[in-house]
Amino acid sequence: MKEEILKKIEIRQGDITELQVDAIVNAANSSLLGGGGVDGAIHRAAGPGLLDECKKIGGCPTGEARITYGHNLFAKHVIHTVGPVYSGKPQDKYLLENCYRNSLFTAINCNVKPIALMHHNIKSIAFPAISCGVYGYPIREACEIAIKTVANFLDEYWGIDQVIFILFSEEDVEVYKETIKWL
Ligand code: AR6
Repeated sequence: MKEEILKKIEIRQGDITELQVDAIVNAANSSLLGGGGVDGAIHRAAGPGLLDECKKIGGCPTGEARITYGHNLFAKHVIHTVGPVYSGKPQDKYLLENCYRNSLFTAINCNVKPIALMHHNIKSIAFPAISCGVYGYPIREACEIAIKTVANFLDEYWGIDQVIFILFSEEDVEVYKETIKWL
Protein backbone atom coordinates (compact mmCIF):
# COMPACT_ATOMS: atom_id res chain seq x y z
CA MET A 1 0.00 0.00 0.00
CA LYS A 2 1.24 3.49 -0.86
CA GLU A 3 2.76 5.43 2.05
CA GLU A 4 0.49 8.46 1.45
CA ILE A 5 -2.61 6.25 1.79
CA LEU A 6 -1.28 4.35 4.79
CA LYS A 7 -0.74 7.68 6.55
CA LYS A 8 -4.47 8.45 6.33
CA ILE A 9 -5.61 5.13 7.85
CA GLU A 10 -5.70 4.42 11.57
CA ILE A 11 -6.74 1.21 13.35
CA ARG A 12 -7.97 1.69 16.87
CA GLN A 13 -9.74 -0.15 19.68
CA GLY A 14 -12.70 1.62 21.26
CA ASP A 15 -16.28 2.79 21.16
CA ILE A 16 -17.28 4.61 17.99
CA THR A 17 -19.79 6.79 19.84
CA GLU A 18 -16.94 8.52 21.67
CA LEU A 19 -15.07 9.68 18.58
CA GLN A 20 -14.77 13.33 17.69
CA VAL A 21 -14.65 13.10 13.91
CA ASP A 22 -16.61 14.69 11.07
CA ALA A 23 -18.60 11.49 10.50
CA ILE A 24 -19.03 8.10 12.09
CA VAL A 25 -20.49 5.25 10.06
CA ASN A 26 -23.39 3.28 11.48
CA ALA A 27 -23.89 -0.40 10.66
CA ALA A 28 -27.64 -0.02 10.40
CA ASN A 29 -30.49 -2.13 9.06
CA SER A 30 -32.60 -1.17 6.05
CA SER A 31 -35.33 0.46 8.14
CA LEU A 32 -32.82 2.98 9.57
CA LEU A 33 -34.96 2.95 12.69
CA GLY A 34 -32.32 1.66 15.08
CA GLY A 35 -31.48 -1.77 16.44
CA GLY A 36 -28.86 -3.49 18.59
CA GLY A 37 -25.05 -3.51 18.41
CA VAL A 38 -23.32 -0.41 17.14
CA ASP A 39 -26.61 0.92 15.76
CA GLY A 40 -28.23 0.84 19.21
CA ALA A 41 -25.16 2.43 20.82
CA ILE A 42 -25.14 5.26 18.26
CA HIS A 43 -28.85 5.99 18.69
CA ARG A 44 -28.54 5.95 22.48
CA ALA A 45 -25.62 8.37 22.44
CA ALA A 46 -27.12 10.64 19.76
CA GLY A 47 -30.51 10.96 21.46
CA PRO A 48 -34.03 10.95 19.99
CA GLY A 49 -33.26 13.65 17.41
CA LEU A 50 -31.35 11.07 15.37
CA LEU A 51 -34.33 8.73 15.16
CA ASP A 52 -36.59 11.63 14.14
CA GLU A 53 -34.19 12.51 11.31
CA CYS A 54 -33.89 8.84 10.26
CA LYS A 55 -37.68 8.45 10.11
CA LYS A 56 -37.81 11.15 7.44
CA ILE A 57 -35.32 9.28 5.22
CA GLY A 58 -37.58 6.27 4.73
CA GLY A 59 -35.04 3.46 4.81
CA CYS A 60 -31.90 2.45 2.93
CA PRO A 61 -31.22 -0.59 0.71
CA THR A 62 -28.33 -2.95 1.50
CA GLY A 63 -25.01 -1.54 0.28
CA GLU A 64 -26.21 2.06 0.10
CA ALA A 65 -25.64 4.92 2.55
CA ARG A 66 -27.57 7.90 3.93
CA ILE A 67 -26.33 10.86 5.97
CA THR A 68 -27.77 12.59 9.04
CA TYR A 69 -26.45 15.01 11.61
CA GLY A 70 -24.80 13.65 14.76
CA HIS A 71 -27.19 15.31 17.25
CA ASN A 72 -25.78 14.69 20.77
CA LEU A 73 -22.75 12.76 19.51
CA PHE A 74 -19.26 14.26 19.40
CA ALA A 75 -19.24 13.36 15.70
CA LYS A 76 -20.87 15.99 13.49
CA HIS A 77 -22.57 13.46 11.22
CA VAL A 78 -23.65 9.86 11.03
CA ILE A 79 -23.44 8.03 7.73
CA HIS A 80 -25.82 5.08 7.93
CA THR A 81 -25.04 2.10 5.75
CA VAL A 82 -26.64 -1.33 5.60
CA GLY A 83 -24.28 -4.28 5.43
CA PRO A 84 -25.19 -7.68 3.99
CA VAL A 85 -26.33 -10.54 6.19
CA TYR A 86 -23.52 -13.06 5.59
CA SER A 87 -24.64 -15.89 3.33
CA GLY A 88 -21.32 -17.22 2.00
CA LYS A 89 -22.31 -16.22 -1.55
CA PRO A 90 -20.25 -13.94 -3.84
CA GLN A 91 -22.80 -11.12 -3.53
CA ASP A 92 -21.77 -10.61 0.13
CA LYS A 93 -18.40 -9.22 -0.93
CA TYR A 94 -19.91 -6.94 -3.54
CA LEU A 95 -22.47 -5.57 -1.08
CA LEU A 96 -19.91 -5.02 1.68
CA GLU A 97 -17.59 -3.20 -0.76
CA ASN A 98 -20.53 -1.00 -1.70
CA CYS A 99 -21.10 -0.09 1.96
CA TYR A 100 -17.56 1.28 2.30
CA ARG A 101 -17.50 3.00 -1.11
CA ASN A 102 -20.96 4.51 -0.81
CA SER A 103 -20.26 5.76 2.72
CA LEU A 104 -17.14 7.53 1.43
CA PHE A 105 -18.97 8.84 -1.63
CA THR A 106 -21.68 10.21 0.63
CA ALA A 107 -18.99 11.99 2.64
CA ILE A 108 -17.25 13.59 -0.32
CA ASN A 109 -20.43 14.40 -2.25
CA CYS A 110 -21.45 16.46 0.72
CA ASN A 111 -18.10 18.21 0.53
CA VAL A 112 -18.72 19.51 -2.98
CA LYS A 113 -22.33 20.63 -2.62
CA PRO A 114 -22.89 24.40 -2.53
CA ILE A 115 -22.61 25.78 0.97
CA ALA A 116 -26.19 27.04 0.97
CA LEU A 117 -27.51 23.52 0.37
CA MET A 118 -25.57 21.25 2.66
CA HIS A 119 -21.88 21.80 3.22
CA HIS A 120 -20.77 19.14 5.61
CA ASN A 121 -17.06 19.33 4.86
CA ILE A 122 -16.28 15.80 5.94
CA LYS A 123 -12.56 15.13 6.16
CA SER A 124 -12.40 12.53 8.93
CA ILE A 125 -14.56 9.42 9.07
CA ALA A 126 -14.68 6.36 11.33
CA PHE A 127 -15.92 2.89 10.40
CA PRO A 128 -16.97 0.02 12.66
CA ALA A 129 -16.62 -3.56 11.37
CA ILE A 130 -19.77 -3.45 9.23
CA SER A 131 -21.71 -6.76 9.17
CA CYS A 132 -19.28 -8.45 11.60
CA GLY A 133 -21.70 -8.66 14.54
CA VAL A 134 -25.33 -9.71 14.23
CA TYR A 135 -24.97 -10.06 10.43
CA GLY A 136 -22.30 -12.74 10.86
CA TYR A 137 -19.60 -11.73 8.36
CA PRO A 138 -16.27 -13.43 9.27
CA ILE A 139 -13.94 -10.70 10.52
CA ARG A 140 -10.91 -11.73 8.42
CA GLU A 141 -12.82 -11.66 5.13
CA ALA A 142 -14.65 -8.45 6.01
CA CYS A 143 -11.48 -6.73 7.17
CA GLU A 144 -9.69 -7.38 3.86
CA ILE A 145 -12.67 -5.98 1.95
CA ALA A 146 -12.87 -2.95 4.25
CA ILE A 147 -9.20 -2.00 4.03
CA LYS A 148 -8.86 -2.67 0.28
CA THR A 149 -12.00 -0.73 -0.60
CA VAL A 150 -11.08 2.25 1.56
CA ALA A 151 -7.48 2.30 0.29
CA ASN A 152 -8.62 2.18 -3.35
CA PHE A 153 -11.06 4.98 -2.71
CA LEU A 154 -8.42 7.19 -1.05
CA ASP A 155 -6.15 6.54 -4.02
CA GLU A 156 -8.86 7.55 -6.48
CA TYR A 157 -10.63 10.47 -4.80
CA TRP A 158 -9.60 13.63 -3.06
CA GLY A 159 -11.19 15.06 0.10
CA ILE A 160 -10.83 12.59 2.97
CA ASP A 161 -7.80 13.10 5.21
CA GLN A 162 -8.38 10.51 7.91
CA VAL A 163 -10.12 7.13 8.07
CA ILE A 164 -10.34 5.38 11.43
CA PHE A 165 -11.25 1.70 11.67
CA ILE A 166 -12.58 1.43 15.21
CA LEU A 167 -12.96 -2.06 16.61
CA PHE A 168 -14.62 -3.13 19.79
CA SER A 169 -12.27 -6.00 20.62
CA GLU A 170 -8.48 -6.29 20.81
CA GLU A 171 -8.72 -9.49 18.71
CA ASP A 172 -10.34 -7.56 15.87
CA VAL A 173 -7.70 -4.83 16.13
CA GLU A 174 -5.02 -7.51 15.68
CA VAL A 175 -6.79 -8.89 12.59
CA TYR A 176 -6.89 -5.41 11.02
CA LYS A 177 -3.27 -4.66 11.93
CA GLU A 178 -2.06 -7.98 10.48
CA THR A 179 -4.14 -7.59 7.33
CA ILE A 180 -3.05 -4.04 6.51
CA LYS A 181 0.61 -5.19 6.59
CA TRP A 182 0.25 -7.43 3.54
CA LEU A 183 -2.24 -5.40 1.50
N1 AR6 B 1 -18.18 0.89 18.77
C1 AR6 B 1 -17.48 0.19 17.87
N2 AR6 B 1 -17.83 -1.04 17.44
C2 AR6 B 1 -18.94 -1.58 17.97
C3 AR6 B 1 -19.74 -0.91 18.92
C4 AR6 B 1 -19.32 0.38 19.32
N3 AR6 B 1 -20.00 1.08 20.23
N4 AR6 B 1 -20.78 -1.73 19.26
C5 AR6 B 1 -20.64 -2.87 18.54
N5 AR6 B 1 -19.53 -2.79 17.78
P1 AR6 B 1 -23.28 -5.04 14.73
P2 AR6 B 1 -23.91 -5.73 11.92
C6 AR6 B 1 -18.98 -3.76 16.82
O1 AR6 B 1 -23.99 -6.24 15.20
O2 AR6 B 1 -23.25 -7.04 12.06
C7 AR6 B 1 -28.09 -3.96 14.47
O3 AR6 B 1 -29.13 -4.43 15.25
C8 AR6 B 1 -19.35 -5.22 16.98
O4 AR6 B 1 -18.48 -5.82 17.92
O5 AR6 B 1 -23.51 -3.77 15.45
O6 AR6 B 1 -23.66 -4.91 10.71
C9 AR6 B 1 -28.57 -3.21 13.22
O7 AR6 B 1 -29.77 -2.50 13.47
C10 AR6 B 1 -19.13 -5.75 15.58
O8 AR6 B 1 -17.76 -6.06 15.37
O9 AR6 B 1 -23.62 -4.73 13.16
C11 AR6 B 1 -28.75 -4.32 12.24
O10 AR6 B 1 -30.00 -4.95 12.39
C12 AR6 B 1 -19.46 -4.57 14.68
O11 AR6 B 1 -19.53 -3.43 15.55
C13 AR6 B 1 -27.65 -5.29 12.58
O12 AR6 B 1 -27.35 -5.07 13.96
C14 AR6 B 1 -20.78 -4.69 13.94
O13 AR6 B 1 -21.73 -5.38 14.73
C15 AR6 B 1 -26.40 -5.00 11.79
O14 AR6 B 1 -25.47 -6.02 12.05
